[in-house]
Amino acid sequence: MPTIHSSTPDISAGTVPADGRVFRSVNPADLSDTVAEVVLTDVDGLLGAFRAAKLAQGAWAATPAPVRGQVIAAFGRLVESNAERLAALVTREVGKPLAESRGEVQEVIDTCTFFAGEGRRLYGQTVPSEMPNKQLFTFREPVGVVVTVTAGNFPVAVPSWYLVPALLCGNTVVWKPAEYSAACADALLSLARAAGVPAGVLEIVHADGATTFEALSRGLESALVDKVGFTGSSEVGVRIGELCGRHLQTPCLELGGKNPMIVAADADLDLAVQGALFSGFGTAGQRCTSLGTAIVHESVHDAFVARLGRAVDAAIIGDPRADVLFGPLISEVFASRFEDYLSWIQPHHRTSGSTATGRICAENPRRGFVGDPEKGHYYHPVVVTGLRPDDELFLRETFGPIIGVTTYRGLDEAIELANRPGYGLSSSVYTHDPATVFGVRRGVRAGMLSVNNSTSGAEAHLPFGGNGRSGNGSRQSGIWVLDQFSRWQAVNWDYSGGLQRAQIDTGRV
Ligand code: UN1
Repeated sequence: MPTIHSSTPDISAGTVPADGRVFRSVNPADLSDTVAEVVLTDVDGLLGAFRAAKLAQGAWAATPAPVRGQVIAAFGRLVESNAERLAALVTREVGKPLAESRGEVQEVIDTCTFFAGEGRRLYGQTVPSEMPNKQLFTFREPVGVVVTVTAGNFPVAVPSWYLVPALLCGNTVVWKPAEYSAACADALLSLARAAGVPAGVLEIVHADGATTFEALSRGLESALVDKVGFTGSSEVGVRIGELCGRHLQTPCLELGGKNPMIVAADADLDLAVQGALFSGFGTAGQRCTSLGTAIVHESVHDAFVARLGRAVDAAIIGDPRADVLFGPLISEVFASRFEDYLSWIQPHHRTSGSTATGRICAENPRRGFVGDPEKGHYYHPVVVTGLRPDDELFLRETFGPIIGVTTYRGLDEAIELANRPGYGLSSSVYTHDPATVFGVRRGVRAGMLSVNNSTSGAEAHLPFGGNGRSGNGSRQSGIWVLDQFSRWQAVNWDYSGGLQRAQIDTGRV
């Protein structure tokens, strides 16, 4: 079992200190298996990493973009040749089924493939001038030092959305991964180093939330930090937004979601049930894109709920190394939060799929469970029907295997219900009617809409991001993310030999 230190040499001592600064990253499917011991650093350690990144930034920015792209390509190839090992580590450290972990690693490779080519395309523009013998240009310039703080539910794919484009654009990056996915982060850093990403250009720091917040505050104050990227809860996102705003910075925020699925009267119900099962229970419901509430037309509600109940009962869950719908919750913290969500279930609700709503334990084993339920943070899948628009379960994000169901009559009502929680990340609609599709597309606040597909599982080259409580409108993935990690510089070049005054000397005034 490795002991993991932050990557900047001056951050941590070579031995594990005896105080409380060591975090144990544990396999959530087998709590006796310690995956790594993580030495947490302090505020000075983080500031040291920011300084190292600042020092390294000039040389990295001076490296030609196609060469930076080649480094990204080499990184992608190394991730590919280590894919199976990395996927196994993702499963071991955060408990997602192996098939999903393989998909997550594939998302890293896809991100590298996309941005490696972008190194040869980091286009600026030539723009006509209003005056003769003068030419206008635009150039992309790196932002500087990017600090990114990521969650553990996607321990390699989501970080790659920050690291890869930020590095490609000529920034240096300090990455603060979730403590409970530290071994995955460390594995990714080793591959980046082997691909030729130098020390200082990418550093990892392991720290708790309070330390990170304090260091970000001081780093922004002293102009060591030029951009913050954050994936996590809306509450923390608001605090980061406030902090960055004081320094006139716009962070890249990817926050929570209460992602609706509208099931219209004409929907293919079997397809909708499959979609609900994957988006509600894939990754044990711990994606920011996981299904929150199914908003079902009243004429098909009973049929939908009956089919969903049967599908949930037939699902196999348990040991994530097996072929299961979902494994354990990521960590003790996620498990205890899930207990809170379960307490939001009200007497007027009905639960279906599984009548038991609590933790799976040996005395109450569930049909279709693989492995030993006592060994990890395992929970039953829960479907709650009869949600009302003012229920906590309807309004608030639940990070875990729980789906809510409610009904609607007219499309306007469905859209109002979809938007009511105030999030706006992902959404889906099941219908064959173009008017319904476009009505929902126009009305829904979400940054992403799937038609006849799951709320989760976005592809790596479309803009990913949300509005409202899901983010500040920033987008990740694809070419759109380049605007997060570079700034436009406008150049006007006058070779006329005289002073040509814009607006004034153009013969119009
Ligand atoms: C997240 O949960 O933070 O679209 C990201 C999806 C994945 C990414 C989820 N590609 O579900």
